[in-house]
Amino acid sequence: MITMEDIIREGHPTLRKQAEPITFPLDNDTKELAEDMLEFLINSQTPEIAEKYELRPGVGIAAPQVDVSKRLVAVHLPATDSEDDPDEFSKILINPKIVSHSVQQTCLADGEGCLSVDRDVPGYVPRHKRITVEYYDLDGNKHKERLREFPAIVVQHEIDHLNGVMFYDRIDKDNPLALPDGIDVLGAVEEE
Ligand code: K2U
Ligand code: NI
Repeated sequence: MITMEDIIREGHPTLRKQAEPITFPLDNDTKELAEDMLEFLINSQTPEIAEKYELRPGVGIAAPQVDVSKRLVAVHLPATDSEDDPDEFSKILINPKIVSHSVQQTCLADGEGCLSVDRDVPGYVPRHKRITVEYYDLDGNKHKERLREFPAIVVQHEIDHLNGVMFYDRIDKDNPLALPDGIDVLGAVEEE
């Protein structure tokens, strides 16, 4: 199983590499790694396991974060009770590619963190509010998924890892709390 010891931290060169596309049919190592990455996310969101193995909660992880420079991502978003996304979004994405996106941007009110970054980096991380992502599954079937808001943010954060981009690269250096015009801040407490 993947634990925090397997996750490389900022400063490690692999986090700044352009990860290699994956070829099919998948070799066993890649298939196993993909399954281990998804299992890590589920474990990290299961209190007893997370506590026992001291796992930081994660909703996404990219292969370069476990020092494998391949274009492989796992995402595991629990279902929320809101009716517009009834089921969980739990997927392995191979060679994911954003094929279109909204002009409108969004960001998380509390900024972002990263399993590979052991410090708080305050500031808004502007991202596309809606994306269409194409990817392959473990069997090599091609999928196209339209995502918005938090799922879209998570997938963009993980695809950034495949391109050697860290979330804080996207924070305005001069004014971390600058909000680009028209950006939709997610998770902001509605004004009374
Ligand atoms: O890639 C990673 O390091 C996992 C990131 C993914 C992520 C961070 C911020 C915003 C979107 C995605 C985090 O560890 S996941 C931790 C987390 C958990 C719940 C809500 C937000 C972030
Ligand atoms: Ni990250």
